[in-house]
Amino acid sequence: MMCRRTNQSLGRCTQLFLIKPSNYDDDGYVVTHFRGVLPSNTLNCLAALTQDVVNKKTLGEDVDLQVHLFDETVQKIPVERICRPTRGRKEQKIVCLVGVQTNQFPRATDLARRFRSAGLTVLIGGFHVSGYLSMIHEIPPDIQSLLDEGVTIVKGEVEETWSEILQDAVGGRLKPLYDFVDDKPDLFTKPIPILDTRLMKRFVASNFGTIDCGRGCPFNCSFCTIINVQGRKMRVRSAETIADAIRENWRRNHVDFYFFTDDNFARNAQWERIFDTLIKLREQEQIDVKFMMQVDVLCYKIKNFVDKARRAGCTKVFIGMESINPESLKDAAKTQNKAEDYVNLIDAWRKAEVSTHVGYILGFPHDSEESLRHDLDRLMNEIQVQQASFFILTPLPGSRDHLEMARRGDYMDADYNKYDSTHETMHYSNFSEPGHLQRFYHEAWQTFYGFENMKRILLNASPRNYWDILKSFIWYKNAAILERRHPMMTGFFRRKSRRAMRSGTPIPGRWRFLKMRSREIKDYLEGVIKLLWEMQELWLQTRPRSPAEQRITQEMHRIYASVQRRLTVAEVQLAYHQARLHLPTLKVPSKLALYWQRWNLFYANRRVYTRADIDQNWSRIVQRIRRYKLLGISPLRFFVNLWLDFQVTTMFAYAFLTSSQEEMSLDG
Ligand code: B12
Ligand code: SF4
Repeated sequence: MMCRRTNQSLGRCTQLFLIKPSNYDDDGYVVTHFRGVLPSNTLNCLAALTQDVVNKKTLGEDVDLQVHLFDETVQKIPVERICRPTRGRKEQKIVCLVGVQTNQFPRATDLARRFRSAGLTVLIGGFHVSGYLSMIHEIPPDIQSLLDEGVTIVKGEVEETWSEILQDAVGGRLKPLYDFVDDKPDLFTKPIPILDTRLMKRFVASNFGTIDCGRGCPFNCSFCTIINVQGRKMRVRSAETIADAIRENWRRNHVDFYFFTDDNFARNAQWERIFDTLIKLREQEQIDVKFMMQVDVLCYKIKNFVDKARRAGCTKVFIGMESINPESLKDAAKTQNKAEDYVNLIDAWRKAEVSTHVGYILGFPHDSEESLRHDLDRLMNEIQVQQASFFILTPLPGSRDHLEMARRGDYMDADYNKYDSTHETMHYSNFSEPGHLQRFYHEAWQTFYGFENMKRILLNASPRNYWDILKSFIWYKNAAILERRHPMMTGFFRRKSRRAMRSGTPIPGRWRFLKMRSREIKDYLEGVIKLLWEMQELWLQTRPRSPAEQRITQEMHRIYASVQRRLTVAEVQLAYHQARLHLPTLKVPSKLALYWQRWNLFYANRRVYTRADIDQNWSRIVQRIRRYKLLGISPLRFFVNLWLDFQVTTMFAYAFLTSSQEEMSLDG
């Protein structure tokens, strides 16, 4: 929570709560995680705009504004505390529910009602209300009922009007509806999103910043809401303002990684100036920042774009590929995407050692289970993308698809909580049975993040982004497979509050809740252990090898081929030592050195290429325990296996934490 006291000497106190609401899971619990992955840029934007108002004192000298930031995706909102009147002091409380997407609208509505019932001033803004009202000009019943209850709705961007809205709120003269969609702000020198260091501690990486360097997109995809809210004419921030903010964040909070949230950075008219400025920061000022960004499929054709992106510190690009089926691309009016370009596109980024992550939508009218399976196979084996995010086609309010479906009276699910692109929300031509597309959706995640595909990706990855990809695999598998939620909406370790339930859902009894949570946590922890073992195995099989190690691997392959059977760890080690003995460039180690190598924690697993034998030994031991044949377990085997596992696990943890390649080389 950020709390900034601006003018403590005077009595008129205004508490401003900027709250990013989460959504509900299918059982009605609020989705909150112990640690998040991606912070909200909208919250950072409004924090910066508020700071600007505070600095310029536009609310008047007598207003003491205290600002509190909350992100419900990573923390519980202290609703009762916010609603409680402060004793002995007359103060005004303003609650802004910010960046409310369609899937978060039911949660935002529940929060708004609770705050209104305590007499607080409440405003809601973000893509749901902005998108819906910019396409359908009639106010729908759910928004109308909020207006009737005294909630103010803000449609559009507020860079030029935030101060005016706050003045109205403080003066008690808020209008029911503010509409700025046709009055899009110029962003060139507007305040850059700021990070709240206390809030950032709730995220896995607290060195992570977000900046929207520009807004809007010139294309015209039918499922897209962005063009109807932020427009098709790009508006951009100046490269110098961005550089100043990066310098300041680096100096004060050591922020060294950014997500440039522009929907299409390649169409930002300032891209080259921004890259040049970043190159200067990195090469002349030794400010070593890196970033990821979203781009379109044609970006690799822009002269210098890929090359300068790499030099500017780009490590990952998120590409709006959406489909490789030309018919589906036509369905979505995404005519700029040509499936023939995809191989060249991925290749161009691979050569620049920037990892690629594509967005892929399932459920277009021409998609069938068979065609999607075929597309998935091409995505993995022919185009060879390094990461993929799957989305179920969703008629988001604010998109042309939604408008046309509403006009035709087509079926659309009435529950906005499901509009998170992981649920079926409409009829899908070739997936007529309810749940069919959803099942395939989960299958797509399982297939893409299957062991063999991840292994192939890592074996082909450059050492520059090996760990970035491996860490993303851990995040993605944890979210999509263990939690069965979209990774972009998921953090690590789900938290649940018994009372923070969707309105209308009965609150479970304490005992029932405790039983359910214990079971869930046990299953989750089991899943995490399996996941970490899988990732360890993946690392053992794919970690970058030194030239000496590569030679030995070749030698071992030769031995494999000649003996025609799987070798045990002991045999592999023997082969390795034999190979060492016969390689003239390597020194033959003394007996003492060999003994040391065997028991040295940081050396031993350099000779292990798989966990298979360790796991096989564990499973034998477990079988014996299950059959009560404890005497059949050799204590020596047990402890040797335990030691080997400990060594391998420690090395993996060490390599993970330092994310360094060098120490993994064998003998140089
Ligand atoms: C970056 C981004 C993300 C990031 C970070 C989220 C974030 N908000 O920063 C990540 C990757 C996590 C993400 C995830 C998802 N996202 Co997203 N995301 C974006 C993106 C590209 C940029 C967001 C941004 O920074 N915009 C700039 C800010 C400043 O604009 P803004 O949010 O509209 O806020 C301005 C105004 O609306 C207004 N405002 C907003 N709130 C309030 C409140 C008050 C009181 C006032 C006065 C004003 C006000 O002031 C702001 C400044 O002008 C947008 C598209 C876009 N161009 O905005 C999609 C977008 C918001 N995401 C979208 C979706 C669907 C998702 C996911 C559900 C996808 C998924 N299945 O995983 C998840 C949900 C995650 C979550 N828990 O929120 C949709 C939402 C559409 C909708 N109607 O629901 C969008 C619009 C993209 C799209 N496909 O159409 N997203
Ligand atoms: S390219 Fe992306 S941002 Fe642009 S219109 Fe299409 S979906 Fe929207």
